[in-house]
Amino acid sequence: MRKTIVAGNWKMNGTSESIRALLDGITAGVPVVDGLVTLVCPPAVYLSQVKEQLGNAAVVVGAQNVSAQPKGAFTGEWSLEMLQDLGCEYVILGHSERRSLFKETDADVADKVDATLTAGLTPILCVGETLAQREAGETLAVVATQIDAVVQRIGIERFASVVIAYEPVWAIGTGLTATPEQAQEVHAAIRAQLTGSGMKVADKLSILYGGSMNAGNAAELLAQQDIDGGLIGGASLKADEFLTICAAAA
Ligand code: 3PY
Repeated sequence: MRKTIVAGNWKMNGTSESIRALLDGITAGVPVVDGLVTLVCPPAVYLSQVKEQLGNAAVVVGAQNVSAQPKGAFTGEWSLEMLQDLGCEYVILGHSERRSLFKETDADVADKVDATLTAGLTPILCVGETLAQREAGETLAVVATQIDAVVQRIGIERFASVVIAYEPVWAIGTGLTATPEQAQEVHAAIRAQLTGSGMKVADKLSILYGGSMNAGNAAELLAQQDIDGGLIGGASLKADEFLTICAAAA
């Protein structure tokens, strides 16, 4: 059975006070269901606060990024050892905002996935096409290239411990969402690609959909055969809406 994951990507939002209130709201209603992982990924400076507040609640914590370097003179960065120290279990990597605004390449993302697996945390590898690429009919090729860069680096066997998030760039922060059929087509293609690359357990891999998933569209997206959860942006900043998505996934 595949793990279903509902992950809140809080991006660069919140204060200690608003985060406390948001987390109170989430923990008050989070469904506790076998096979469902509820994950929150706050800004790194609030990871300790969130971890401490969560206590034994059925919510796990992840980071939105990490350095591939173990330690040293890398001003402004944080390491996997630090994330381990804080009790983080997941790391979002290669989000399109990291790729476009911070110029992270496929090779950078592959380095980070490699380091994250070595540290025993679970990478959530984000892939997705721009609007121009979709309109040019390049969606599946773009996503396949982004995935292949990581497979080539870490090997297909280690890829079994990766979670993928398909996030069409044109659906991020725009309010546009892929239709369930568009998303399903890409998710199924990813699974087929990995099987073709020699992965024996591609049917066990969790592939999340991201890109303006919200309380109104989650149920339909999550009902698709190859959609195993969501990476949620804006809708994860409202406890009620995030819980509605969790309930749809449960
Ligand atoms: C969005 O839904 O906008 C996201 O970027 C989720 O990561």
